[in-house]
Amino acid sequence: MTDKRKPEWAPEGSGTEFASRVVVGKQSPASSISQHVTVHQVKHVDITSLVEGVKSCNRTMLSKAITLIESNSDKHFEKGQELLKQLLPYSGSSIRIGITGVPGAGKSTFIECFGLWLIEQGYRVAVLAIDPSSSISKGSILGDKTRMELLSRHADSFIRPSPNAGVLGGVARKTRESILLCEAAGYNVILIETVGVGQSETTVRSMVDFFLLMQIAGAGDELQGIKKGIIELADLIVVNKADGDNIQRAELAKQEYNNALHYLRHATEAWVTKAVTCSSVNGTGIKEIWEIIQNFKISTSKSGIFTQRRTTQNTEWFNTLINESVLHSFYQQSRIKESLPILQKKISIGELPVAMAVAELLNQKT
Ligand SMILES: Nc1nc2c(ncn2[C@@H]2O[C@H](COP(=O)(O)OP(=O)(O)OP(=O)(O)O)[C@@H](O)[C@H]2O)c(=O)[nH]1
Ligand SMILES: [Mg+2]
Repeated sequence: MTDKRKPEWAPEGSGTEFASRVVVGKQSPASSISQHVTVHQVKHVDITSLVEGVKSCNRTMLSKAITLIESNSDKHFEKGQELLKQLLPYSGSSIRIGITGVPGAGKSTFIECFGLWLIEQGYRVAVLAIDPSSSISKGSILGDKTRMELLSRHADSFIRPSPNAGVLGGVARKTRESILLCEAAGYNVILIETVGVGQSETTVRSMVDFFLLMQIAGAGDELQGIKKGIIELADLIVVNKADGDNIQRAELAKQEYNNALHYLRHATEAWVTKAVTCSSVNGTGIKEIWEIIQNFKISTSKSGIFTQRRTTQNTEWFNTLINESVLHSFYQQSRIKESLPILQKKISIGELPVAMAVAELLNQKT
């Protein structure tokens, strides 16, 4: 079912280092990792046993709990929120790391290598994904089972595909809540992979402590393909695939990024973003990347920026949800539903000024 293909921008004659994958349709997960990708049904929900199950780090229960909060049904919403409320006191003690980069940069391969290394050091690793395209491909992280095979089999890991909620906002809410559940289950490193296609980077940045931008050398002018705005979101740039005869090009790219970073705004106050190289196939640079993340946590915790960012993120999420709910209930009102098309017609034929139409609509509401 997996179709290997190269991204459009891959240089002519390049090898598999640029390969990316498209997963067609829905697949039943391979038996060896089925516990990680099976989306459990939540027909009869018993909150108490779910809470206990998550707290005792039962992965099946964690998976069920995530399915419950991902559910779009009103009936599940209340139960999901109750579950979250009870687990909230057990959440928070992790480092949340966002990983972005163009398709084929090696994010999943990196997560496999980095995750396994972290587990060796005694950490427990959860991997979540935000994939804006997953509503089309029906959960493309399923294709990542080949990239994260060893990690997904490990008892100290938990891998969850992107929720198929369609719109990014919905996916984001569910991912935020999944982070909390994973933390309550004792995962202390949370990795969130997102494909670098624009909007999703900003969304992931708004829910993580540390943001890692994965790049590769040799895709033309290093700084051309990537927007300045995305670099300014990053706490670290990792030039991946620094192995074989690609080492020199990767080093060069690293230097170019480091030069450019002098002129750009850094994502986190009092933290200097820099570029490093790594190889996700032979593990070079992995340990150094973790050391950088550790230093980040130590220095931002000391200065209070770590906690401050989480508080700000929570407040912004709160505000976003309020705005969404208010808008939703506004448009749900039958009087609004009725008069909207009439007013729309009036403004389109020039019968009514736009601002007056808005005023009329709002007056109707009160
Ligand atoms: N030589 C080399 N190849 C790598 C490295 N990391 C990844 N690759 C290869 O690059 C290709 C893409 O890797 P993935 O990990 O699937 O990339 P990705 O960024 O997760 O891609 P999407 O999920 O499609 O966005 C695969 O063929 C990997 O084997 C590396 O460090 N060195
Ligand atoms: Mg991937």
